[in-house]
Amino acid sequence: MLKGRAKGHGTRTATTTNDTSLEDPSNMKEIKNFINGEYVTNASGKTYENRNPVDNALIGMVYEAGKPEVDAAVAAAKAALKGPWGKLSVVERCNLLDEVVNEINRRFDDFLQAEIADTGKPAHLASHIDIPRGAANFKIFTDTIKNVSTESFEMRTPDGKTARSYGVRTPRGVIAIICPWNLPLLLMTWKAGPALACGNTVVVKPSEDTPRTAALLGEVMNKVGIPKGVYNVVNGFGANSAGAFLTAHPDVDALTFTGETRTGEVIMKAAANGSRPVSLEMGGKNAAIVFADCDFDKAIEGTLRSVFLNCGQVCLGTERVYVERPIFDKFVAALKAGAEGMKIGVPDDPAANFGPLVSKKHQEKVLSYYKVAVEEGATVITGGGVPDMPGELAEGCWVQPTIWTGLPETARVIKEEIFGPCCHIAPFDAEDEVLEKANDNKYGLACAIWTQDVSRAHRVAQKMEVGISWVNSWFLRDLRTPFGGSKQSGIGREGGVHSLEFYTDLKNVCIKL
Ligand code: NAD
Ligand code: 6OD
Repeated sequence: MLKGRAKGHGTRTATTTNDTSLEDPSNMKEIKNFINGEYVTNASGKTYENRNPVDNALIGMVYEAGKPEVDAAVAAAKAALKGPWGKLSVVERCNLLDEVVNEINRRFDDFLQAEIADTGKPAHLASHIDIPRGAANFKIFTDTIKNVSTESFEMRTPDGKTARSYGVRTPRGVIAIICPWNLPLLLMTWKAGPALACGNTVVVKPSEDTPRTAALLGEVMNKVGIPKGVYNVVNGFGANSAGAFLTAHPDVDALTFTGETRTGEVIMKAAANGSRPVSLEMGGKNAAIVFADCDFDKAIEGTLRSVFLNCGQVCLGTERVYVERPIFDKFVAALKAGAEGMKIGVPDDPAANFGPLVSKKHQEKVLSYYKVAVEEGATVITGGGVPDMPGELAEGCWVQPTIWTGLPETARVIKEEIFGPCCHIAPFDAEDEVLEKANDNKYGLACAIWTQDVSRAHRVAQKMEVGISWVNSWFLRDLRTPFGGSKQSGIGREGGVHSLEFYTDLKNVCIKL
């Protein structure tokens, strides 16, 4: 148990409170739902534990939203569409949302500490990626919606007169946002940002493992004057809990999800009731392809990032590396040296670049794959277990950065998503051969290609069956570009104008002149 952290847990009676101040977000011992501008508990009295992955200490209790709370959140979101929010002009709405950005930045450290408490990730990682992107996700879409026009056409009518048609974008209504735990604020605002910029209202269901930043954002919404009911948060799990109640709710007009493919399939079925639009960002088993003509040092540096950033918990991360045979041994040795040079440590250790996994459950899953790899006959180049951690940190969710070679393409650790800090490296001899291997997977999210041959870069990037191909880079994001997965990695694209396609209803008005 960490000093100063919550000790108690159990059940409570339902209450509503106007106290919206979460004084110390990293040390918040009770994490409530945020409904209609207020922090509320629940009618059932059910709570669940919030643990810090660094040492698995109990740091808070979360009030699980049951059906009554989900109903209240959706009702608040529906009512807010007809209130002051629905009457704002686009520019007024965007100005308010730009204030959300300013307030997140003003409370940057609160968001940082909240994210770190939930995820255990290095502070410099969260302060360079999670929190700035969490804020930027509002700004990019207020800029987009203010600047994108709709089409307009004139036509000759049979009586010799004319008619003009033009497009109008209107909000879809109440949007359900279901989020994962790996980049909690970033991936939530990636959907809440465009949804709100387009004039919708939202009900967010954060991951059960990472509820803090979504809760804290409620304070920001109240502070800047976002009307009540526009932004709501319900906490809980999937089946028979807040996730399922929310996705089944008939007053939810569209559903947007990030998480595992099998969960996405369940959500897609829920969306079929009422024929509601759905956007799914799902799992991946991403390949890196390293040609012998690459800039070797840059390929190593980039692959170390794509395999190990965020302890391998990035959906775009590399778990399969294919290296052209002339540089295979040199590449394996350099990646091993890089992996062994990673500094495992607690979030506020400025030298640490490798934190724990998010939970004990996820640690068990990743370690089970480490075992499977050995059973399947892998050569363990480095890692494969749990690092020795001192004192109370030994209870945390740590695993070693891990590299394997020597497995056939049919091996489970080459086919299945692990979502941990690990990769298999295999040699290849020809472009066609590596394309076939890299594409031989049910997922199709992203890839990284390392080569200095421009023609080959274009050729291979376009033949990869993925939503995003990076050449000589990885996770380099221009937020105006389409983001999403092919095959079983996703349905739909978000980002820039593509988000407007999902978060608005595009109507045509035709006027006979
Ligand atoms: P998950 O699918 O287990 O959970 C995601 C969310 O869905 C959670 O909030 C969970 O409570 C909820 N949920 C679960 N069952 C549900 C149900 N029946 N109805 C409604 N909601 C339900 O995923 P996770 O473990 O949180 O995240 C890791 C996964 O997310 C990985 O597969 C990763 O690749 C994927 N991911 C994809 C992207 C992307 O952009 N494609 C981004 C990040 C993570
Ligand atoms: O950068 C993004 O917009 C995005 N959605 C990243 C997803 C990362 C997955 O873990």
